[in-house]
Amino acid sequence: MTHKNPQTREWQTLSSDHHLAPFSDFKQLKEKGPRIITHAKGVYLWDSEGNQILDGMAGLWCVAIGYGRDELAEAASQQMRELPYYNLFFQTAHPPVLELSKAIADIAPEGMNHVFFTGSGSEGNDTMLRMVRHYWAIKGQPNKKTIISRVNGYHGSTVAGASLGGMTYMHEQGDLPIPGIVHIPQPYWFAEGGDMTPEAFGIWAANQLEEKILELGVDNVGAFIAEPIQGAGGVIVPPDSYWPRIKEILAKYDILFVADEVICGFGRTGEWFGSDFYGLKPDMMTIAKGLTSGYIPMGGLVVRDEVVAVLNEGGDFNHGFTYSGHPVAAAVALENIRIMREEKIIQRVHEKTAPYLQKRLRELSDHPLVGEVRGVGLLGAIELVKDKATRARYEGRGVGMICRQFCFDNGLIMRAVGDTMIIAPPLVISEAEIDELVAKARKCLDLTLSVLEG
Ligand code: PXG
Repeated sequence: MTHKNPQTREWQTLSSDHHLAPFSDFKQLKEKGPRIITHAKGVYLWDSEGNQILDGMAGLWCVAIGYGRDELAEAASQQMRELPYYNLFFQTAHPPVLELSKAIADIAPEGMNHVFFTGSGSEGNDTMLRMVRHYWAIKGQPNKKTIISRVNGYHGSTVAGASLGGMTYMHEQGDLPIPGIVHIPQPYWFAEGGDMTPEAFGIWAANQLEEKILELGVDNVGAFIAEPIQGAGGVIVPPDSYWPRIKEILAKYDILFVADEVICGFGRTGEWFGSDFYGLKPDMMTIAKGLTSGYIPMGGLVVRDEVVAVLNEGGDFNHGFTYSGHPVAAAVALENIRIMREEKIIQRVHEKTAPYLQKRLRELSDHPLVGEVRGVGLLGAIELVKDKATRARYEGRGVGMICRQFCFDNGLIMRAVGDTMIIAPPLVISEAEIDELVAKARKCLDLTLSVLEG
């Protein structure tokens, strides 16, 4: 490939000589060379070749308040000067982590007033697994160890995170899942609903939870973990019947419910949390990403008061990270939440931009390649199919990857999960920018169709 900017080649050489990138085919990336992103502002990225790209994925689902907010840089710099690091082990604390805990308690669902901080969402879920087992042990039920999760859920990439996740291609590498984690089917009607109506399929998928609890024996089950809407799995919005039925099942059996809010949290659905959107009552919520708008790594686990009351009786919880509640990350998260509140960013998503995006995206349903458009808040998915009526795919053609490449080449980041195109733009996207996103998406669908027909 020829480059306008000679530095692009130099950076790509550094990449191939020294860098191992996450979730990548190392050899292929070496040959092709990565796209080098140099700067960003608002909802736009620029690469080293000078191309301006509309970031339809908010980085990796995280840049909620958009790129280039000086206030976050200021908060980090001030905190670095004041207290760049201190740990929270050995009965110490610092102001930013305490103020952030309170700020999260203020926006979290009622009765969730404590936070355990981590460096990432994966660490949040590792923490969850250990805390759930510790909780039941304190209650004198140490056998309640098993965690039920879902096929094609995503819960991170550490050993526990990847085990909790239901991605078979991750399980294949490294002998996962670890013992004590089992998976039930996902509520993905478009791909797996067959001849059932979405409503009937939603009930069927929810009932799998009850069947699994009964099969394992409730005395052996510690928790059920789920994303309110599966993100990395392909923006899978469950049928309307799903969560109400799950709630009934959770009310019936004495197990904990963990909402993985790493993607849905901090405004993505037009509410603070996906749990608010669906009226769920989690015992724990995993958070990360939007917590700091991705400006600095931070994750955590928000814990319900009744669970904390039990943990308070259990002595030491032998778990924590060097960077748990890092003061600089905490200061950035606090400033991020302040901006979200003061600028009423989530309110604007709820009232204006989410309805507008959902309406504009659904206009793509008339495209010959599009089998379904779905979404909630500022999350969207476009299913690419050969036959709209039967939902049959273009098997083996890599349609999603073709479309994704056209998007890159035409100044739009839209991800492909198989043949599902997904978007999750920054929460500050404007209506005009949504128009641009949808126009570019349509153009790329046209280009993809022309390849398939050609
Ligand atoms: N839970 C959920 C729901 C996530 O989406 C994690 C946990 C793990 O967070 P960390 O901070 O450890 O990455 C995530 C992360 C993708 C993709 O391909 C999604 C994530 C991470 C990497 C890739 O969409 N989500």
